[in-house]
Amino acid sequence: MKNPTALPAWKKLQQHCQQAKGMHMRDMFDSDKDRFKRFSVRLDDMLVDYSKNRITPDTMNLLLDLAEEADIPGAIGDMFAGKPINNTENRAVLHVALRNAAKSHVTYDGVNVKPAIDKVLKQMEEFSYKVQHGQWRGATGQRITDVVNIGIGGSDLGPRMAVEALKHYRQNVRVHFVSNVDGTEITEVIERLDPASTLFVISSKSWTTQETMMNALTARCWITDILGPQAIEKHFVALSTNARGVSEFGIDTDNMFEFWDWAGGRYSLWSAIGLPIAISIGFDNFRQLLNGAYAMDTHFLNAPLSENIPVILGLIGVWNTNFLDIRSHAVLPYDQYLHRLPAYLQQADMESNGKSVDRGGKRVKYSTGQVLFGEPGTNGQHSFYQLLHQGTEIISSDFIASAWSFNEAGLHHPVLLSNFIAQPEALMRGKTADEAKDQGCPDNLVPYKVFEGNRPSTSILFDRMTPFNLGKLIAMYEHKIFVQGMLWNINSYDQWGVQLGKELATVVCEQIMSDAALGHDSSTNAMIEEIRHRRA
Ligand code: G6Q
Repeated sequence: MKNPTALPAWKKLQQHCQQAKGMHMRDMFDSDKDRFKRFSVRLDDMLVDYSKNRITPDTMNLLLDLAEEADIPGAIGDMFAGKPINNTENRAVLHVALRNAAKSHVTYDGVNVKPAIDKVLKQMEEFSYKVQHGQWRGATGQRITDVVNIGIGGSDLGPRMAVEALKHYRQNVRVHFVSNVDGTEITEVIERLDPASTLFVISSKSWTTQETMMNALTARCWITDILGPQAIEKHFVALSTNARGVSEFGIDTDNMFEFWDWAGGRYSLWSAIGLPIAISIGFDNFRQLLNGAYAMDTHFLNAPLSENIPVILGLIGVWNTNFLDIRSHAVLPYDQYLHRLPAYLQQADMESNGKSVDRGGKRVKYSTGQVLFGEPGTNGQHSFYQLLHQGTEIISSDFIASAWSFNEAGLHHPVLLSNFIAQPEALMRGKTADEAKDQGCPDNLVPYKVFEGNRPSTSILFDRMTPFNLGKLIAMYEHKIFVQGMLWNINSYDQWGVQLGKELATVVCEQIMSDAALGHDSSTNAMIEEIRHRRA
């Protein structure tokens, strides 16, 4: 991989950008009646309309040249072939193997990992069935009514988002999530539950994560204090790569669901980490989620670059970031069930591409990952959309909706959809001073009523947010992130930036609980002293 700024297409894009910057999308639409057709792409019932981005046919051609010059097809091939593209940890990135039902052979380090994947999927299928149908019972013989997933980061955000997104498909059992080391979260969750009918799923790839271990110990005390130590067997299962740690915790490794180093935390919901999803919606629906992701994988692997959804979105992301200097991106699902999608994508995107050192160990001299945030529409409209429409900062956005709701209630869904359509139109078109005046705006208020427009957005529409479509949507974002990471020549699969704070917290924790001398800066020392004093 190369420094992208040295590629000929990058240089041409810089020149092209000088003209493109002055163009308004309102004029682009007015002068090209085929713009939607030109800049939209479909995959089954998924429609991706990227025509409301600040692109011309020349922009797209140059961006596609950039993809060729950066050898994105080669990079895609390397990922699917299991090459160690996570170069700082010398690991392959094989989450795509987890959802490939068609393939019987996926080699990693000379070993075919497919039989192990299939074995764990089978184990998940049987276990989720037993829990859902009252065949797996608590220590007192009671049926399991509530499952609590304890995990954090990649061992929480994906399953939590998917369980919420597919709540319509929920069967028999309620699934809860605890991630924060803040004792409030576990206290509030278990307060409402009966230990005799509660099953804890402890999700930790490493089995060393402080937050998860602490919450798991609290859960273990809650169960054993009431039901006795022998109850662990029926009330705890583990999702981990660390059999020894699981067994030392007291969970029989027969009740452990394995996964592997090559499934990165934030890409692991397709693995054993997806067990809470399978328990919530049933294994057949979980399989549909995998199949949807596989459909996107197949498209990503085979579609020409110019029709390849993740490639197009990744290229537009780079265009926005590096050429139009758009530093933030909003994810705006017009679907209440997708309310955790922005939180999930914050990790997927920002932990993957929030990097400033390239794959060769050199500091990059260009921008990488954008700041990502979002809220379901229409709530966001009554909150931060003011800045989207009229702020000094230009922000790109993704609007996501389905034509049909699972809860069609009178006019609710048409009204929701009208906002899904109108907001991108307003962001693109804006309102001129003349238009404001024509609408009777008094002269002194005209400046406030002008909308510059020209704010880029992409709209993604499905028929319904089924498990299959959710799989497609998530895989689309995973691959978009991959494309951007490859174009930026960074490793999207490590996360060294989360370590320093953790290291310092270990030291501070001991200091908060003792009188030890402090050797930090004056602010940190003073804050520790304050806490000591207030908690004395
Ligand atoms: C994700 C990261 C990180 C990880 C958590 C939990 O890609 O690696 O978010 O998932 O730190 O780690 P464990 O699963 O090991 O507890």
